[in-house]
Amino acid sequence: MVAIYNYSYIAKFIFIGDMGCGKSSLLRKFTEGDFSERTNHTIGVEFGTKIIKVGDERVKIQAWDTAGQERFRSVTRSYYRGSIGTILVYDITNRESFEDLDKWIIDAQQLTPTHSIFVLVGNKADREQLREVDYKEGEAYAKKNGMVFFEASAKTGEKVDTIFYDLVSQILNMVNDGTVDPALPDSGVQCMKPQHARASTSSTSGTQPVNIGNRNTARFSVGSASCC
Ligand SMILES: Nc1nc2c(ncn2[C@@H]2O[C@H](COP(=O)(O)OP(=O)(O)OP(=O)(O)O)[C@@H](O)[C@H]2O)c(=O)[nH]1
Ligand SMILES: [Mg+2]
Repeated sequence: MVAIYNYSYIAKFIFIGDMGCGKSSLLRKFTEGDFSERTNHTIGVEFGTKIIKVGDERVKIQAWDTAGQERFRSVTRSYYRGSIGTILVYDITNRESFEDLDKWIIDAQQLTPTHSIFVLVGNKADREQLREVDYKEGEAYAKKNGMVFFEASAKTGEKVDTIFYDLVSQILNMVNDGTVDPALPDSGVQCMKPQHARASTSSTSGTQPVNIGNRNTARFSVGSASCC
């Protein structure tokens, strides 16, 4: 019997960046619409999911939120494989988190599929008075590394949804033009339409979360996207 899903694709994303830059907060804002001033450091990897509608397609996002702490690097490295979207985060009020970006990119480029899309997010944009990294510096870094760039705020929600809609738009374009084949197990995107759905709904390549808490121009219009 073929299962019927209320979404047509599953896309796997990964959040990376220094500890405290707001990865978990961005994911929580996106999936639950919530923000907390007090959070716990992520231990290993957490997981969040949400279905969004972009154009005519409903896409289930599975996002792995990794720990920024150095001691978890060997654990978090195993989650890069099979991610089609890499969300690289720094904190605009913490210069060190910006200067560490090279370190994160090197890992991600080695471990994610070659077609993985990178987005650079300068988080905590609401804290303008404490800014240590200029907008133009983030923009230039993203351009140099072929990434889309957003300054965002998990606190106010500024640009949070846009990050995901932009990534999903780019992925759908790559599926449509054949750059990515959703039938390949490590493509990072899986087609769930009845004629394509595989027996397993998992796109996690067998990895499990340690704790469960909670380079292209888009042709799909981000403005036409909406939540399901
Ligand atoms: N003002 C403000 N504070 C934020 C924002 N995003 C996160 N924070 C705060 O920054 C702190 C760290 O946020 P987390 O989301 O836990 O950071 P993280 O990147 O997941 O950290 P690790 O799990 O240790 O890697 C918390 O106190 C959050 O409330 C933001 O956009 N604006
Ligand atoms: Mg975290």
